[in-house]
Amino acid sequence: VIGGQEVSADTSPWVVALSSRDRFGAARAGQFCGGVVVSPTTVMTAAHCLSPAVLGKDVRLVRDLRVVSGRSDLEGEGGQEVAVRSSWIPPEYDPEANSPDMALLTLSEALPSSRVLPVAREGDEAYAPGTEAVVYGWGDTTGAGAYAPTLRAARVSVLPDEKCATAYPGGADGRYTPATMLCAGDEAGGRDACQGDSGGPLVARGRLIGLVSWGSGCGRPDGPGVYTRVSAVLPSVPGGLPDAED
Ligand code: 4AZ
Repeated sequence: VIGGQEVSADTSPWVVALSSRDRFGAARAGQFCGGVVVSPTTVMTAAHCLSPAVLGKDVRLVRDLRVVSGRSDLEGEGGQEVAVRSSWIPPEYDPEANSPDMALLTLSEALPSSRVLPVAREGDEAYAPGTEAVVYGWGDTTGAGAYAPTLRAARVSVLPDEKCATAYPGGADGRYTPATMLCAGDEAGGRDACQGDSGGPLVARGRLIGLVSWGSGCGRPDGPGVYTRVSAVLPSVPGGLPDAED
């Protein structure tokens, strides 16, 4: 996270770190992506976090995957570290287009229901451009590989789709697809998600509206952050999300 500040696991208990012993170039404690608790046994993250390019070609990966919850300092104690029983990505996920960039991890044991963040299901107009949001993660804080030892968060705004459509018409930086993506950042630059934050939550009015997905660089005024539009991808989940009480 660029331009953010340290936050505690107590005030944002639904943020989790995805960690793997095998993760090459691991930042801290094998952390390579973020995620968010959407039911006691379900973590939502970005599909591209589970891709061979991110996890390495070794498919042992999902077996070694750990979800670290309730802990801000990844080298510290406290919270829970749980294994992943299974994963699901939308059948229409296209790694080339990063769309729809969402995955669900079913945990091998339940987390406390106090960790669950409600997911936005309202229409997009409820999160119109200008809506204040917060992005969370342990990722790069400078754009030069300075991964955060503790959880950080930055305030960003939901930006008009045209902002990302203009910045990302296609080509090397990819194409912005408003149906499954959400544009957010800081018009002036300086506050943004960055490498290592992928899969982590974008929260507005106490609800999950996005997952860190991609962008051009970090914190650049001409390179807004692209997030997975969670409310648009959720309907493709077979049977929907498990209830918070599960
Ligand atoms: C990444 O590489 C990444 N500035 C995530 C988010 C952004 C850029 C890169 C958005 O995971």
